[in-house]
Amino acid sequence: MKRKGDEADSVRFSESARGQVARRRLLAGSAIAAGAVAAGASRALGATLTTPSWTKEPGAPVLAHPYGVPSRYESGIVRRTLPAPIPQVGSAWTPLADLHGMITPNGLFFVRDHAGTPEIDPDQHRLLVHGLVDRPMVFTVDELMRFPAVSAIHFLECAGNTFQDWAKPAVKTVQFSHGLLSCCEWTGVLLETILGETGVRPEATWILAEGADAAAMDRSVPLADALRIGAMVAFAQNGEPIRPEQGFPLRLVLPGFEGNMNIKWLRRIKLMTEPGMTKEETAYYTDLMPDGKARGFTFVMEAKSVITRPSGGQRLPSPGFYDITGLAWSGRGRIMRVDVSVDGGETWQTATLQDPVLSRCLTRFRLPWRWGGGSAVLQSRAIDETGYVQPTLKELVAVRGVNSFYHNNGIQPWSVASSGEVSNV
Ligand SMILES: Nc1nc2c(c(=O)[nH]1)N[C@H]1C(S)=C(S)[C@@H](COP(=O)(O)O)O[C@H]1N2
Ligand SMILES: [Mo]
Repeated sequence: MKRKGDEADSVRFSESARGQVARRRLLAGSAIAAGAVAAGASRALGATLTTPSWTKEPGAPVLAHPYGVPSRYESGIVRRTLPAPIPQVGSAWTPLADLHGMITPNGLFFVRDHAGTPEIDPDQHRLLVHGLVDRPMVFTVDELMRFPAVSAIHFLECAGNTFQDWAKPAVKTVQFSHGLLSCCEWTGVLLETILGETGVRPEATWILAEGADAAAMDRSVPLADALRIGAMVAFAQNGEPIRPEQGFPLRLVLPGFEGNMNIKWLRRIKLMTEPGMTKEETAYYTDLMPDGKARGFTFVMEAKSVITRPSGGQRLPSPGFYDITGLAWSGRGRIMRVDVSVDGGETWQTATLQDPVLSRCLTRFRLPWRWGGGSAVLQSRAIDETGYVQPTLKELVAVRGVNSFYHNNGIQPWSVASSGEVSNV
């Protein structure tokens, strides 16, 4: 697939990597028409191998970058943002179309800040656990890191992901339609372990979590739910300390629950008998329904999926073989199945789920496709282990009306024109 303004790269891919992939599929006896893949393979055989400058002399010193950076040829793979009146209040979207597998690299993890990213000195940071506990305690980061830790791979999705597309297709690329979504391995101490230290009074049924940023973002969570889903006070992300944008030095991770509840820069957990009814769960993060009432405390991110390649803004260089691929996830557990349609939902095929398929985690799916050159509409539909089926946007709007903003998990169609242009429809 051609990335905009990157001719050389696409030639390199089509002649070597894609040819090999195509031949391997052929050997595996896949259903792809032989003619379509043979073209790529024979071009690769006919090409001459030149000796480029980088083969003639040694490269950069081994410690050129004490902290590694991507190839400069990949400088277009970055988070992007939309113009906002206050740069500290807003989002930076993950470039989903350019990512592979299911892990989001730390530098590309989406960012959603209500009052900017604070620069916190971990030695001065404290976590207070108080309220209906037997022993209120204040922990330093070092003290927390002495507890038994756990690691788990989970997605994080902003409740507002795909908000622009409620009424009609509004954004061009999957980065802006679905990029308030990332997935990484979190490491930290289970809330259960911390509460084992402080003790919990029997009447405690809710926790209130608060951040140390200027927004002092706070949200309430039912205690039983938090324990059931494996709530964690995380200090690491994909093997290194959590990035400042993700909540350094401590963040609450609530697997499968809407992004905003995953309090960054966590500094306080209070045990209570009822929710705090904070601004963030009354004025915001509620869904205005057609009858004028608002739904509140919509914690779980329901099953959703999106095709990331081919996706809006890309162009298919020629008819032939394409590996349709994308991501599926559910806040309720594992993805059970993903269906893909190449004819606008008339017929569906079952996609291959790539291992590992984990609970409350992004799952990579793939479907081999031979594009004949005509117009096509590609879309995916996720089904999770509870049997929940991702709805079409029309089905969603029928229930939720058009005043909603959060929790748009509708099916995303991408249209392929005969020119090869892919767009949001
Ligand atoms: N303290 C604090 N926690 C916060 C926020 C914030 O602004 N302040 N933003 C929330 C929102 S709305 C989302 S979607 C996620 C985003 O997490 P990320 O920036 O690591 O992707 O963090 C949540 N936790
Ligand atoms: Mo969010």
